[in-house]
Amino acid sequence: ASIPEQLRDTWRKLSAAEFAGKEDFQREVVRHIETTLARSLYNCDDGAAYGGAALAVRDQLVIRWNKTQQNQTIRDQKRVYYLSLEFLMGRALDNSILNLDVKDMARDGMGELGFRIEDVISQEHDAALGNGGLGRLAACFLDCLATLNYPAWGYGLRYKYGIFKQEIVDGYQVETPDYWLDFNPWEFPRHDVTVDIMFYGHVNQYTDENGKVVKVWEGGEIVKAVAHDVPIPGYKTNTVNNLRLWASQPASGEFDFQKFNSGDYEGSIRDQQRAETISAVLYPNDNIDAGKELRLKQQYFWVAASLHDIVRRFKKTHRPWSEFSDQVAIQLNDTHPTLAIVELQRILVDVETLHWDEAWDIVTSTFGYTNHTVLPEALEKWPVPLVQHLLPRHLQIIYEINLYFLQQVEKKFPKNREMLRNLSIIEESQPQVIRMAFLAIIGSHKVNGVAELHSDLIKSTIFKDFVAFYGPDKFTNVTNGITPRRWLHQANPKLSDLISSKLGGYEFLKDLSQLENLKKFLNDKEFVKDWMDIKLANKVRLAKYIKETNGIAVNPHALFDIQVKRIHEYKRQQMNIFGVIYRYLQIKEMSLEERKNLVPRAFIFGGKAAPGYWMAKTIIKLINGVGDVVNNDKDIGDLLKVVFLEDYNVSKAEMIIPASDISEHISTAGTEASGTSNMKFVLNGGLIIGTMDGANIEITREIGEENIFLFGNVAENVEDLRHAHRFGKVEMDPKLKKVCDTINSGLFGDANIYAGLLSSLTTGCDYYLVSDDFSSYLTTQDLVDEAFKDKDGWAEKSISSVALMGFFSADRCINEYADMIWNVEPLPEHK
Ligand code: IMP
Ligand code: B1N
Repeated sequence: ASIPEQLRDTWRKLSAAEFAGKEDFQREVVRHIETTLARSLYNCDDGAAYGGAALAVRDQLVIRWNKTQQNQTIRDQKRVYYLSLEFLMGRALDNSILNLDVKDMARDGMGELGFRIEDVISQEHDAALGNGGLGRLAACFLDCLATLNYPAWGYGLRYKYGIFKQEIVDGYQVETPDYWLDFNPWEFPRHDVTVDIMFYGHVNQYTDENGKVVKVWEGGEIVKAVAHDVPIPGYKTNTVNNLRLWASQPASGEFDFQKFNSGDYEGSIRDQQRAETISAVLYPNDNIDAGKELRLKQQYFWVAASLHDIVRRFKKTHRPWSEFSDQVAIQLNDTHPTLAIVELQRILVDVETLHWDEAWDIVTSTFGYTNHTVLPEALEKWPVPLVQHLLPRHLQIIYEINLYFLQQVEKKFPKNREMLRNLSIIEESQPQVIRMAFLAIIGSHKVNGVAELHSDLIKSTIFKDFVAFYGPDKFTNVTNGITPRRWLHQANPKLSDLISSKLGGYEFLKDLSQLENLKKFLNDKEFVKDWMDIKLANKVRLAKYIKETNGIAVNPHALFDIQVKRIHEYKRQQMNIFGVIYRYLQIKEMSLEERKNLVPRAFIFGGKAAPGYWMAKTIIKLINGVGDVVNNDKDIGDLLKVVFLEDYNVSKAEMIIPASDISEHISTAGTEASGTSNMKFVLNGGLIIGTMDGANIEITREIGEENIFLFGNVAENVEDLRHAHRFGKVEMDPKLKKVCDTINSGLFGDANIYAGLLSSLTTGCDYYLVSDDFSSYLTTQDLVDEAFKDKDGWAEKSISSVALMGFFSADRCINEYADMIWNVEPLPEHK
């Protein structure tokens, strides 16, 4: 549907143009407020100002977005498609302003219209379509793909409700729905881009005119997928990529007229709502697989719509199928999109009538699979009867994939029944289940972990037999990264400005290794003072926020000790709060004289628990219970504060992270695949207390052991320690015993509330090894106190760490994926 050649000049003369300066920008803001929003200078509050500013900035993005998409189409290079059930984007206005490099114009322009830009920006509701690290990683990757000009698309689901909003009531987490679509100027519904998706039905066999048996999946229920596109700007580039999110709607014709005509209007509406249910809500589990049928429906719905779109785009070029994987790379963000492998095989064999083997070659050279966890409770396994019912043809294809695969296994390891059992996609349980990770490995050409330790662990544990079968080359590592644009420049503008003043501009934001040059200024007294003053200002800002939201007065000069992340036993927030209790007991026993030597500390927590995860919810309650006692103990004063910040999310992270002196990354060794907030904290000049886990190990390698506080057992010992616990061979650490006794005394509320948490340490065999690491954790916290007293020494650690963080830019990470896994090149930037 393009405009005829002879009319295009007229068209082009009228094309929308980007604004040239502040006045243009202001004119567009006012025009949008007055016309698009139908408000006026008599009723323009911060919300309306946000709307006007967002729409004006959006226009700029859209112009570049259209050009980028045209450029991609014309150049027709290989594209990369990132399939993720979660994109934890956060706010878009601030990020767009910075990426378009129009910060001053926006600040001054809005100022003259009567608005502080910070107030305007903070009106925006976070786009919270994710749980935690996995979803935020996907968002960072989109930023980098655009910044580096890769022709890339994200594909996800447009949930009507993102991650729930957390409220703390009487110390307990209470969840309320996050309806975020009231006003969302960042999405473009594409009612012309839709795909019909089928569920249920049955498989029929026909013999075609050549005598070939064809299998057809038919007779199912149809739901319509509608594309919603979100522009993704890169930093200081014209590239604006696309994130396509699918929403479910009843398919046209599926609205039940029979029910309608027989007077059952409500019944027909119910059917309609059933279709909309598919994309209604994000599952609020992080690192836990709940195994719900609706979740499987979400996965297939999203994967089928995305593949249809990708295949349609490929077919427009009339290339032979043999070129598919030269044009298309698809990355699976964990196993959630694994059905894409089966769906592509189905399209190629059933619809496009390719031979099985030819199709399978195309499939396996197209996909890459990233594993993000080794936790058994997070590994997806779908019951065969459920898949049989929902996706009968896909189950057949899975069986066939497995059959051919196991034939290869038999060839390589003849008569080895154990190997066959270990490698089979089907686990012989009651009922049988499909191991999605195995399917993902078999259907991909590369499998990667997200930090060195994690990538080694998957090779030696959960995927060990696959390494024996394929050899080690199929498995690789791409250590996670973060985007320095959002996590330094946007979250900590003062620090970014200071760095830029020393390095001669903001180039470091595109080439983070340049931070190394900061080392030259370690002895520049003024620079060091500025550096620490910025940290203090960020702490003052957080203290003010805490006062406003929690009513707790935190001294900004106290050591800010922060642990913000999803609440999970393996992340061990319980160990942190046990440590706080021990510290409290110690202080209580000290004389006033002894107390004078203490470093005042504020322990700040934040994070959501999955709504059905009782232990995690108990940990939240304990943190608040301890806070109530400690914060109201006049005898303790500033020496100790405990704060739980409600509803931790991306925009709050942007305020919290720059304010840390130390942050805690204290998972049981071998359980945290990577962690990415560890990188964010260090990049903002905070130090880390942590275990030898995930990316902590590589952070140590980069910044040096002298700049990080490591403690605890290493992953190698975890199995033996667990074994010892199971056989009752571990005495509880006496300090931890004291803590448990205090909790049992009822000091922090009815001891029954915490009974489960305490018994997990004893009768529960202490699976996360809190008692094994507790003593070295406390000792190391004492070292932190000592180090903090030496202000110059601390500043030196802070600056030299930041200087050595270049490796953790997700730009590095994306280039590694592009070279090692996708084989894609950047697109020459359009004008
Ligand atoms: P798709 O790849 O068909 O989904 O198209 C994506 C975008 O690429 C469209 O929205 C257009 O902006 C652009 N595009 C598609 N086809 C053409 C073309 O033939 N010439 C230039 N741009 C195109
Ligand atoms: O992925 C992050 C890592 O930095 C974290 O260490 C890791 O825990 C996180 C099922 C997950 N792994 N698995 C999940 C999320 C949702 C879900 O439904 C699993 N999240 C991670 C980025 O690599």
